[in-house]
Amino acid sequence: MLKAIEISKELNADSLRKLIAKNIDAIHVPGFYPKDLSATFADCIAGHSELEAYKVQNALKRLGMGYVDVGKDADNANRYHSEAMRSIWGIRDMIYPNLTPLDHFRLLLEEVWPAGATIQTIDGRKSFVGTCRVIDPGAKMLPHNDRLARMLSNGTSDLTGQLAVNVYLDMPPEGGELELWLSEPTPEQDKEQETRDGLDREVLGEPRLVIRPENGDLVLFNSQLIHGVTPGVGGRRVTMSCFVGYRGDDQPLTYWS
Ligand SMILES: O=C(O)CCC(=O)C(=O)O
Ligand SMILES: [Fe+2]
Repeated sequence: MLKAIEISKELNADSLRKLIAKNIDAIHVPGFYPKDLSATFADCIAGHSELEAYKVQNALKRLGMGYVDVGKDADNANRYHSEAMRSIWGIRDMIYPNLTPLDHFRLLLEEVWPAGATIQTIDGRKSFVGTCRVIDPGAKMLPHNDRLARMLSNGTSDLTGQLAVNVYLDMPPEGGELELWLSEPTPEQDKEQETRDGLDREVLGEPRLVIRPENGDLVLFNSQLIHGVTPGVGGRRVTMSCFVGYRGDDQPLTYWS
């Protein structure tokens, strides 16, 4: 029999450990960021002159280059790291003197995790953190999983767990749900994602858990498990996100985008 779905409403060391160990399925903190600031920040993001389309699907736009866009290319990696701090500061500036929800999250993570939390380095260089995504109505994110090692040129990392963190700033009136299959891809499916932007739903069947966050909510889930986003209806979908890396209960957590 399948284990019953369990979601924690609290972000603390215990819920983080349980999420990494797959004893719970998500952490969902309603009202993490104020609704009025969420709306203001979403407008800043959607109106930003540097908002860029993703390479593969241009109905998905983002601020800040994610490591997923590096694609094992040395020039791209160089661009990613050399822009990292400027991008973090540029995004922070949009809502200053308020904190971005991800800056707030980073502080909380450092405080609740016994060994603290810090920016992920790759080849000794600091990573970008805090991708802001705008998804147009009708566009979706195909089922996929996120695993840093797959994106590194040598194919390995010291991480033994990876979480996805999203703050929902502007949800469409309908759709735009987060779908969680709660299962790992097969090695073949994992490999497939090096060249495609997702997996076939037909093969996967229905997701086991569907979450529809409200504006201002924080959601964490296990990024190594298959997940996707349904098309939004009647409005844009704006989020701010990062990943969290785990390498043991007594080790610092790391974050990057
Ligand atoms: O926007 C979402 O709800 C999830 C996006 C996603 O795929 C991720 O954070 O890894
Ligand atoms: Fe993802």
